[in-house]
Amino acid sequence: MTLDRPEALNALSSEMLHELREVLQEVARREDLQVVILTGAGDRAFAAGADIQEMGKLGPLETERYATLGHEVARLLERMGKPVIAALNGYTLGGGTELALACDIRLASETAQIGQPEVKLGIPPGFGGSQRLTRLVGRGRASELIFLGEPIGAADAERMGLVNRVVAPERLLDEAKAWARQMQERGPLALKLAKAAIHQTQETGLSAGLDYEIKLFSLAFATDDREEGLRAFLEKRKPEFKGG
Ligand code: DAK
Repeated sequence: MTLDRPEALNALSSEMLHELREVLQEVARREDLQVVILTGAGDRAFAAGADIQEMGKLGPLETERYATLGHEVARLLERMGKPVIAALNGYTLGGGTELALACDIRLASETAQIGQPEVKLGIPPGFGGSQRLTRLVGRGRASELIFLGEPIGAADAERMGLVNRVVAPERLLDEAKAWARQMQERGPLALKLAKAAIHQTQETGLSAGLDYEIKLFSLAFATDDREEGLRAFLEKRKPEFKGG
């Protein structure tokens, strides 16, 4: 999926967010789609944040609608039962960073600049950045990025665990597709359950999370995929998963 508004560095207008929500709902439903890659059109940006022109015109009620929309999009990325890879191909700022944070894995081009510059505009992060960034990189680093508002380069982002891997710009999509293909060979149901278990860490303490893992793990043992996965290993062949 491509955020496609390169003339404005893929800044997120409410029209784009509406479309994104619609497409993500469809992608979440489609069983023939197993892995999602989200990137930005052109070679300059993933998304340079929320649309500043539009933001300037929002009244309180529209602001609430816009915030709800952004959060729904982030929740869809985070909760759909399949992996989502963000391929950060340039400026990834504000709301753009927040969308990337809602994805499961982030690959970045060497040219990516990633940040939460909201405070420079007199506002705090509003699409979940304060929560997801802090959970991902820790309070100190999240505070640094949010309070200073200065973007960091891809190498620094990789060092702090904000992105999983940095690659040359011309390799970014190929690398994302290679990761996606590898995931596609795994059991789709196992990926879905694993994603649900990983995200549970954001909602509960360790004991409740471990209990949840036991339940999901036991559920996997009631499926044909588990049977096929174990049998294929013993028969020294590639498994053919059906997702059930
Ligand atoms: N919005 C609208 N247009 C943008 C834009 C943005 N965020 N970013 C860039 N553009 C447009 C520019 O206006 C310019 O358009 P034209 O002038 O050509 O018509 C075009 O994209 C190219 O940008 P530049 O000419 O500025 O390109 P440069 O290479 O000189 O600079 C830059 C690149 C990324 C450093 C610069 O464009 C920049 O600083 N952009 C703004 C970055 C930013 O501050 N982003 C917004 C962060 S705040 C909310 C929840 C969440 C949010 C808001 C509300 N609610 C709960 C209600 C999220 C807020 C944010 O994301």
